[in-house]
Amino acid sequence: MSASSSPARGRFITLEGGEGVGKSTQMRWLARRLEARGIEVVTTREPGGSPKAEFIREVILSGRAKALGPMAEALLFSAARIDHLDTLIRPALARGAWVICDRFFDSTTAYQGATGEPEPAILRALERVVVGDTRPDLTLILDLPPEVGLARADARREQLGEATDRFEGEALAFHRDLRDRFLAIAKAEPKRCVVINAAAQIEMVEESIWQAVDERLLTAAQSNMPTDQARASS
Ligand code: Z5A
Repeated sequence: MSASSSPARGRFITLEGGEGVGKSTQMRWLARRLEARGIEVVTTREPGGSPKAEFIREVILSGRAKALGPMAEALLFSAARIDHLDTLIRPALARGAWVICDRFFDSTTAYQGATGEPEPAILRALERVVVGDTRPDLTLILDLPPEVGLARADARREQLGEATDRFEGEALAFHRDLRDRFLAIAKAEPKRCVVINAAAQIEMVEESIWQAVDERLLTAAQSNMPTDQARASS
């Protein structure tokens, strides 16, 4: 295919936040709304998203990697992300699909940052090496008091008969610190991040997310299109 006939790169959206903020639910709903506009959407998650990365996910979330220490755990998240980016995210974006990912690098910054190790400079270096220029076009940070999120996650776990994972068992102070870390990321990168009030009714959360995607990505894409094409797609 010649360079001039290559499809435009798709858009990369990430959903971030603490436990039980509603990321998985909202990812499905957002995908449906974008698909209704004729956009090819790939939904995925981290850790995981590709067969090899899902294998690493199982090792981390079962708690088996905790004994290796925080540095090794951070490297495992990175190893999973390398495979996920190479085999799923980059190929999808290159063919013009939109990718929505439930957690991405900001979760490393927040969670591994909250454990205090590795130090922030090492986390930033990992981000540069692993993510490179495949940075999200839009990051939706779903914000919720951790007490509410943990209660939601508990209720869902009870319903599905699932066990508590590696991070859900951490103390409330850890989850409060996490919330502050996600809000600090949003403050530091306002062009990429939008904070969504995840304490609102589920349909209101969906609307806030749609408004952010519409303003930041759909309207922006149309204003870059030749006028006839923009009219036809609206
Ligand atoms: N981790 C890390 O440390 N470093 C990294 O680099 C990465 C991850 C990538 C992955 O867990 C863990 O890995 C995670 C961080 C760490 N920590 N933990 N634990 P996971 O993927 O298994 O789980 P999660 O990402 O934390 O998501 P979650 O707990 O499954 O929640 P969620 O996807 O945000 O929420 P949900 O499933 O959509 O909703 C939860 C329940 O609440 C469900 O019953 C909904 O129906 C309900 N809900 C949702 N929204 C609402 C509203 N608005 N009102 C009322 N009820 C609602």
